[in-house]
Amino acid sequence: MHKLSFCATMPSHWAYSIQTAFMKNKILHLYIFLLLISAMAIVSCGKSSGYGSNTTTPPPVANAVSIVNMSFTPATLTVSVGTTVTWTNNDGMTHTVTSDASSFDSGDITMGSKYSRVFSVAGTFTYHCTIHPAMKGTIVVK
Ligand SMILES: [Cu+2]
Repeated sequence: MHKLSFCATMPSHWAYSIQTAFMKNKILHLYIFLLLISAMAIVSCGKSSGYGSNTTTPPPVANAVSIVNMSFTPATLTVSVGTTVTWTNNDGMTHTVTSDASSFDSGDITMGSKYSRVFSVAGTFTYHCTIHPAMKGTIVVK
């Protein structure tokens, strides 16, 4: 009696496990499919951001003056009309960017700070540091 009922339940048990295996397989296939799609998405994103960074790679900064070792580097910077020139104080002390003709004055630029100015008129603009008058620089606007 017991043996018979055991034999009778076997096929349905197998069927159940086969069905479960199929379902698991389907889920596995779906999972792999989704993984592939996300992998493709990641690859295409990586490509597009790669292209993006290629097109947006900034040219060497031609409108920046570094203040370091008590000097303006480059001492003479040539820019086109409308350029914003940025001075960065990379020195260990406070400096100023002050026009010799008093047309602009940064005030104190502390260590690590920046000062920016738009040069919208062509000309040659000489400047100095009021704290260290030996520090001189020139902006040529063309
Ligand atoms: Cu100075």
